[in-house]
Parts: sequence; C-alpha cells; structure tokens
Amino acid sequence: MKTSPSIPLAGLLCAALFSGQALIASEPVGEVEGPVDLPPAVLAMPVETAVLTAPPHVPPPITRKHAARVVVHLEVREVESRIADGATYTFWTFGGTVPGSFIRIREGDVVEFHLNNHPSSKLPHNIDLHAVTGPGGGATSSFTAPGHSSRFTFKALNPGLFVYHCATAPVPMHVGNGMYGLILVEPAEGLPPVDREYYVMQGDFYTQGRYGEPGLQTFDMAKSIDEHPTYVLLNGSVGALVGDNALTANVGETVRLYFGVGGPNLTSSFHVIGEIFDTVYPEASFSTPQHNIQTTLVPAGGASVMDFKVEAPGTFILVDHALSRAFNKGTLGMLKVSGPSDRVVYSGKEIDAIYLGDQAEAGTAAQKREAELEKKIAAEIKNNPAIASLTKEVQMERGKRVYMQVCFACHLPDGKGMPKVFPPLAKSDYLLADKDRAIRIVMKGLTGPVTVNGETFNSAMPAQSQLNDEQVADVVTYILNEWGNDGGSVTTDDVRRVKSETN
Ligand code: HEC
Ligand SMILES: [Cu+2]
Repeated sequence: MKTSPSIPLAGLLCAALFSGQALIASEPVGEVEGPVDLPPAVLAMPVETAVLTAPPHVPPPITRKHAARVVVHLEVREVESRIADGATYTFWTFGGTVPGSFIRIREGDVVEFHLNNHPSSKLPHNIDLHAVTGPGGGATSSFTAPGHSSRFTFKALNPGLFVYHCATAPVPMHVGNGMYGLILVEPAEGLPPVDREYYVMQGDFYTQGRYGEPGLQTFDMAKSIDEHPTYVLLNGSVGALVGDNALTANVGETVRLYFGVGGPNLTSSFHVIGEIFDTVYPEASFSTPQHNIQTTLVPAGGASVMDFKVEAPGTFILVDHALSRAFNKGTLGMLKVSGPSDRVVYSGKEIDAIYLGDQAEAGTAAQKREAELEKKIAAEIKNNPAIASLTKEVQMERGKRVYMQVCFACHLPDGKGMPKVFPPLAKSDYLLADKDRAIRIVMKGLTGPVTVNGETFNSAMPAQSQLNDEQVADVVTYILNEWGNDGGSVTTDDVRRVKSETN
C-alpha cells in the first residue's frame, strides 16, 4: 500500500477502515497499477472533456451517435456554507456544491476519471459511482489524500441515472456531509427531447443544533446512527429551490427532473403538488417507463427521472410527501410556471362567499379580551407575596423530584457531595454566588477546576440536556433553597435568557 506523508492520522484511520471493506472486493487499496493499455478500437474513439454543471442545472443533451472517450475532472472541496438562515455547515462536496456536479455521458463511453482532492481539505476522500462496474464502483481506485489526484478508467456498460458518493469511512458521515451527486448515462438511442431539464437531490442532515439553530453546525453522529435527521433537504439547504432560486418553466413546456436521493438514510416519497408525472422512469431505468404517476418512491442511493408537461401557471411545490420533512425539516422546493391560464384546465378560485364571517370576528375579539385578562391575572399573582411564595413551594416540590431522579446520584440526597469527586451543593458558596451560572452548569455541564467552600474539584459534570426549561428552573430553585440555602427562585424565563446567550 502506498501512503503519502501528507495523509494525517485520521486519513490513515480512514484508509485502515476502508481497507477492511475492500477485503470484500478482494483488491488492495491504493495500489497504483499504472495506465491502462487501451485497445486500438478505444484509442480510435474521439476524446472529449465532460461538461459538469452545478445544481439545479444539467449539461446539454448528448447529440453524438457514437461512443467517445470522455475525460472527467471532479474536485473534492470541504466548504462552509449556508444550511438555513443564520446557520452554516461544513459541507464536504464534489465540485463545491451539494449535490455534487452533474456528469452526463453516453452508454458505451470509456471514461477517464480524475478525482482531485483540494489541498485545503482536511481528509482523504474517494468516489463510488453506481454507473461503474467494478470493485467499490471506483472507490478502491480513488482513495485520494488532500492535495492529491487519482485516476481510473471505466466503461459505461449500462444506461440510466446513477448516484455517485464518497465511500471513505465513516461512510454515513461523508455522505451525510453532502458527498453525493448524479451521473447520467444516456441510452445509445438517446432520450426523448424535452424543453427543460433540472437536477434535484434529496439528502438528510444531522446537526448538533436543532433545526434552524443559528451559527456553525457540526455533524451529530448519534442522530445519524438513530436516523433522526435535523434537516431533510432538496439541494443542500433550506430554500435552495425557493423564491428567486425556484425552478422555472412556461405553460405548454415539458419539464424533466433528474431526481436522486443521496441519503445517507432516508427514502423519498417524491411528489410535486399540483402536478401529475406524465412519465416516470422508475428507479431511473429507461427501459420501463410508467405513466400518470402522483408520487414516486426513490431509495437512498437511488434515482428517478420524471417528465411532465405544465399546463397551468402558478407555483408548484416539490416535496417529500412524508410531510413532516417538508414542513418541519426543509424538504421543499418550487417550480414557478408562467404563462396564460386555461381556466378549463384549472379555474382558480371561482367564488369567495361569506361563511361564518361574523362569528369568526366575534370569536377573535373574545380571544383578545381573554388574553388581556389572563395577563392581568398573571401580573396580580406576581405582585401578591402569598401567591408568589406558594408558587415557589410548588417549584421546590417539582425540583425535588428532578433532583432525586438525576442529581442525587452524584451530589447525594443530602447535597453534601463527596470529597475530591462531587462538590457539595448544600451551603455551596460557588452555587449561591451566581444563579445564572448554576442554570448554565445544569444545561451545559461543567469541566475543569472549580473551588467550592475552599476545596478544589477537577472533574466533569455532564450536561443535563434531557431536562426541559421548566425542569431546569425547578431543580435550580430547589438546590438554591434546600439544605438551608437561601438563593431565591429561578423562572423558565431565566432559563430561556441564559440559553439564548451565545456560547
Ligand atoms: C454524573 C455526576 C453528576 C450529576 C448527575 C450531576 N452533577 Fe453537578 N457536578 C458534578 C461534578 C463532577 C461537578 C464538578 C465539575 C468540575 O469539577 O468542573 C458538579 C458541579 C455542579 C455545580 C457547581 C459546583 C457546586 O458545587 O456548586 C452545580 C451547581 C451542580 N453540579 C448542580 C447539579 C444539578 C442541579 C444536577 C442535577 C440536575 C447535577 N449537578 C447533576 C457531577 C454531577
Ligand atoms: Cu469523503
């Protein structure tokens, strides 16, 4: 095995893990076999460089009626870019975008594939193209360290639309960071012409922050293993195909979508709201077109091609019809169709009659009044010392329950902790000095040296992130007031305020 001195430890680890998989393919990893001896018939074929496009664009249809030698240069780049408004993510990409560059070739082509890993990358990567017949789909020949370039040759034996992806360990992480794209192998006889072609891919993303949480987000391995994505996206970010970035067409045109699912985990129930696919090539097999389809299932690591004529103007929404993904995780795109409307195809809203109008308005007014009164009651309660102290007592009881479930294991039921290991909470000068800090410790944990009542502890308390805001408020109120402590009370508003502080 040939290793480069520039491969960092993580790379060697990846290589080691990957070679574990490659044993199945019974081929040594990274061995350089030298240039292939092409037979005269292949050498006689014309040579061309593939045109690659960024999503949602697709390279132009192939017009030649013969096979060619096609050179593909694909560059791996690790880039930080927007995943949602206010939130960024370090995507690992083929060509700088998610999904990666679209590659278009023809059945019978002999492809000379160059995988270039940009010098700024932190990790080695490789590529498994589902269009390749051979071990690892090319992965065993393309393990490429940062600042290196690998080359291999393959013949496109089967037509279809194929997913390609990185297959470096841990594979779900490389795919989950955006390392996938599509390669179209046009059948020798070509595809029926259409007016517009677009490139869309769905992928699931696992971030440590919640959906929409601002700042740079990092990959969450636990969520990925549990297959609980934070985001499920079309073309790599929330809104990638919305508003000014929407796909467009004119009434009367036929649109073709090249749609793939990178995964790593979820299958898509792909649907365009307000459209019926005139033709679907299920699982992207061009030999078995189906007609008049509403929703088509596309597996992780699979693709589909859909053709449909747009007869009505308006906005058509692309979704995964597993709808929580569309409405809560970002799986939503748009196709805006302009042109004249044929009101027999679709009339638009014909009548808008009053229905329960008066009652609805009365209802709104009553609701407003009720909210005002509730606010007044809350203000009264807050200013009434008897009620305030009762509220605190209720909080103490609830807080005790949380303490006896969670905290007592380390800090002990009497709050005295354990010398050298767990600091005391009873009469803790450290605790009583800063209420906000106590909230922060419960939510985010604590590590490093801390001095409590003159004794220094240097241990670690795990973040109690399983507690909700109310439980945090209750348990901190409890420890601030139990065991003769006199620290006042903590409200859920306090918890939210502390939580919203940066870092
Ligand atoms: C797994 C053990 C463990 C659990 C469970 C735990 N803690 Fe801690 N806690 C620690 C350790 C260890 C430290 C000291 C950390 C350090 O050395 O930096 C600590 C420190 C603290 C401190 C600051 C030091 C002090 O004594 O004033 C507070 C406050 C605190 N914990 C509250 C809680 C509360 C409230 C809970 C339950 C919601 C809880 N802890 C659950 C281990 C734990
Ligand atoms: Cu990779």
